[in-house]
Amino acid sequence: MQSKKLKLREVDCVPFDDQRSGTAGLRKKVTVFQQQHYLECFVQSIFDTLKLEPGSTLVLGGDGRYYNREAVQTISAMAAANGIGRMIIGQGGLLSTPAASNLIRTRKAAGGIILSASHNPGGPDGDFGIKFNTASGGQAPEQLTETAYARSLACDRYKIADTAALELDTPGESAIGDTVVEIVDPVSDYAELMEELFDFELLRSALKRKICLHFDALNAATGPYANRIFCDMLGVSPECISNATPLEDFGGIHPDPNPVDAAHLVKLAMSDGAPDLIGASDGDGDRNMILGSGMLVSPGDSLAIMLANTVVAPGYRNGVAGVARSMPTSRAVDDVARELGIPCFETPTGWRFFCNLLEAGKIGLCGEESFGTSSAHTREKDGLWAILYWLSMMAGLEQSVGEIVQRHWARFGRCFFQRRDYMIANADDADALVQNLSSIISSVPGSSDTGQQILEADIFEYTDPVDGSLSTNQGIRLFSADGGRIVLRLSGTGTSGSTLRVYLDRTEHGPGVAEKSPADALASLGETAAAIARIEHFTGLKQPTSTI
Ligand code: G16
Repeated sequence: MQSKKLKLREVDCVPFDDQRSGTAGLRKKVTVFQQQHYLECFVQSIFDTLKLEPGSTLVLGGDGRYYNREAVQTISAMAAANGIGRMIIGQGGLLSTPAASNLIRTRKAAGGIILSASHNPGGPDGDFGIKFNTASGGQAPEQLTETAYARSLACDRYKIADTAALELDTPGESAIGDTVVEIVDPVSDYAELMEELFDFELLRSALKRKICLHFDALNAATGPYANRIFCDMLGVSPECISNATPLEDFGGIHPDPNPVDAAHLVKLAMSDGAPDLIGASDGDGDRNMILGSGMLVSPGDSLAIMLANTVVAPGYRNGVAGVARSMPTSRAVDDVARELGIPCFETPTGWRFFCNLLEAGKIGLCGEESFGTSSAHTREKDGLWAILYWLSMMAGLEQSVGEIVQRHWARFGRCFFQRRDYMIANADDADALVQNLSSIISSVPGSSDTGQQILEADIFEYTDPVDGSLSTNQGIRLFSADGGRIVLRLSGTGTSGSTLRVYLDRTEHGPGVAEKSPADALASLGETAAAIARIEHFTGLKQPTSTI
């Protein structure tokens, strides 16, 4: 191992006032992160907050987007100056978010820093992001991110080692002073974990005989993972994997696997001779989209269907203790949990809220409307895992995606779901809308002047059943007389303006549900939402910017 001579520097800087983490870490334009001392101040605030024991191990990697490599170099030099004993870095600076979470756990690291703006666009004019995870592998809880924010407001000095750039592309060990730097294959530990959870023998045989898979890595982090797992381990032809090379700007693709940004996959699924299973993942590999021939599976349905079919995979065959969904996610899974007699937890938006429940063994599966699903195998959502779970259901049940979904609807009813996003240029307008609705919330029930009658309305708050912490103002909920639900909240992942998200869901039973569109099933609920929140009045927008 080559030891590099360490010269420590303490650099003076002026604190920044905009380093508060959102739904999942700090996300800003690349140009914001490129300001002198900006990245360093945030990272120093993380080190000051985590107060890791000298000699601790830290995992570091990201989704490979523009600025990833520079940030890895800077953070490594800062880690050495802050007393980290061992850095475990993904080769090329690449680690998908679930693989990073897994490495933190398997290598018993004190935590990790993950460089990703997830599904946000990349490139020099795109977005960059950082989140930090604790020893559990999960994202830092709200109290820690708030402490880091408070620290950043006073951060006028950071520590960094003067050192030559690390060689990131070759696995092996080197050192920065006393800090060991280990460059690891980003895929192998994760691939091993997948092999433990799923019956690869069964999947190999099904993929050979009857399931035609198409996976789109959207030029983001999951390409190398898909090549190894689907092609090398499960025998899928490389032609079935598209956009498998991680690119700094994702090749101009919006790396968000949803029906609007990945419309080409919906088109493929609806075409003649469509593959049996089409899957995609996002920038950092934690989201998933599942489609079959003629069928787009909504994330809420996906979670419910996974829970109803745990029997198909060795890792889940014994069932799970409980399940959780984020509050705005469709309530489809609630019905399955009720039938199974297990608890169903409703948490605020943000994967970190699942972590205590997972850690305490209260849940075994969890998911969100934003195309995220996972299980207790890691502490982040996991895109490729979800695709392997669907493959297992198809192979184990010997049914197509369409059959699995339609049989589920026939048994439990169909929970129609839509998310309507309003992109609002001036964030103050969005804040005014939310403030207004919050101020009149208690007078909304009982009135039907604005459409459907609302029976109950509240502002969602959550008391964590494990540590008792309270999170307030987590979205507005309105429950209509016909069993529908409207949720409104502002996105916490954008980097400019504000996005109002309006979520609608309502369950219907009966033979006609498969033919009905969510747009028809939820039309009147959507009109009611727009009228009660006075969306056009506050934002000038007559229609949502996009509907998912
Ligand atoms: C992040 C969070 C998710 C959340 C999603 C959307 O996902 O990890 O928990 O559901 O953002 O958040 P918002 O509605 O606030 O934009 P990712 O994949 O971006 O890390």
